[in-house]
Amino acid sequence: MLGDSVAIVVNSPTDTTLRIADMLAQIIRPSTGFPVAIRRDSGRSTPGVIELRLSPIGADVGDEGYVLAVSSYNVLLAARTNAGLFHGIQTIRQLMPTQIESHIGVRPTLGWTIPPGIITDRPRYAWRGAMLDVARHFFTVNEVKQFIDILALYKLNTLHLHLSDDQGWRLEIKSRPRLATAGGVSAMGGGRGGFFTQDDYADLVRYAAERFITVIPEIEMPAHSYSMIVAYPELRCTTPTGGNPDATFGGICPDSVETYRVLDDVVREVAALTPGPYIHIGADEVSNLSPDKFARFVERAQDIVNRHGKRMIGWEEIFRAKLLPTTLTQLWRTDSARAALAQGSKLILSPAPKVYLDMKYTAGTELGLDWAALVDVRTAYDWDPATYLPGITDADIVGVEAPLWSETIRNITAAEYLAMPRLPAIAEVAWTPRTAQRWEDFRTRLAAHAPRWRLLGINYYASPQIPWN
Ligand code: TNX
Repeated sequence: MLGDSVAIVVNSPTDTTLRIADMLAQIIRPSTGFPVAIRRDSGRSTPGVIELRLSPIGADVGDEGYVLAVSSYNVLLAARTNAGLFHGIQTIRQLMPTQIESHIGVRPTLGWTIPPGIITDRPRYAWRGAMLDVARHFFTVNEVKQFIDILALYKLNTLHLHLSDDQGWRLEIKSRPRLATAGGVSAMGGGRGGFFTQDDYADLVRYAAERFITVIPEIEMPAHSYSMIVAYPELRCTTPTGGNPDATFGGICPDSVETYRVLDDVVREVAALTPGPYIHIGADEVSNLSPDKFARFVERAQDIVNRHGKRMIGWEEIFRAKLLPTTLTQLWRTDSARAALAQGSKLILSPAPKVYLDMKYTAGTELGLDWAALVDVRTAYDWDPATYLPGITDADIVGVEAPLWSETIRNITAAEYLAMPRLPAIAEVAWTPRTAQRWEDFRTRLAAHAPRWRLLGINYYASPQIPWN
């Protein structure tokens, strides 16, 4: 039971650990009204406190896990890393009464209790991600931060931002200003355009990093790149490029020297702004380019990304190129990922019929698409990455990522409607060992989260598959 003298005690305080303690205090203060002091370790254990301990604990919790011990005496959260402490705090939050999420003072009937017990927890996969398409429709910095907050609640650690597509370019590039100023004004169906200044982007990267989330920027090439041609028309092919000899390739031209100059400028600036190790180059759905031209293009893009100190990621079509073993391949259609594996590339699993957050839940869902499948909550939950594809095992997979494409959504409320509650389902697929996953158990646990989302102002789809209470 937390009382009004509850404090957070931090042992071996680093700035980061103190910041995590502060984040926990900020969750507890508004609803409880308790002052929640943060104290450095006094060396002796104190009753009635929450202790955050950063230390090489005995339990095998990896780089992101934690041990949480709750007794009537105190709460002890221990981890080897600050990321582990941060994830542990999300668990403390979930164990406290729902009203802890209230922005105004409340008094739960049974008091501010946390059920006693010991939890040893660590993630199954190192890559647990979601993607937000800010290109088809633009999302503001505040909206993206709201999306990041949801990722953090469910211990996801990767935010992939789809920063460019035919309908819009969303990041300021100082050496090529027209990309944003001309390529960024449009959106799907004539909606509001917009772009992130480099300061905006840095703000998002920082906000995500404070929540132990790595940002993966994606710049789409060579198809899905009409916004680049709007900005710099000279990037368009004027003569047929192979594949279909009658057709001119509609994306940025792989035969033009200027294409690689622009890409070099873009990748240099994106790399300098991005602390994470990856840059995603898209490369999906290319038609009217011969397989050979496409392969050469991807290899040159891979060189550029590497030259600027980053590792490349591409959608699974990149298997046609000669890939470096450091390159990651993102599976979405399932038919070509094995060819990438054969080259030593590891996989991010985003199979559309399971984890595409832009698929409709049912035929009647007003938002979303249905080309891959209808994906209700159970479909998103009830699958195993390690057995999803014959011949692909856990050792081939870095993890799971759920993309949210934005053809049909214009704001964060609509994005939340499609993400919730499928994103927590996929988060559990990526975090929890398969042997501990049970749909019947999950659906009841999930139901208890809806009152928290309502307090947090998070929109969701009330799927009839879940026994909401
Ligand atoms: C396919 S997934 C695409 C996207 C669309 C999405 C809509 C992928 C690599 N390409 O361009 O937005 O389907 O579901």
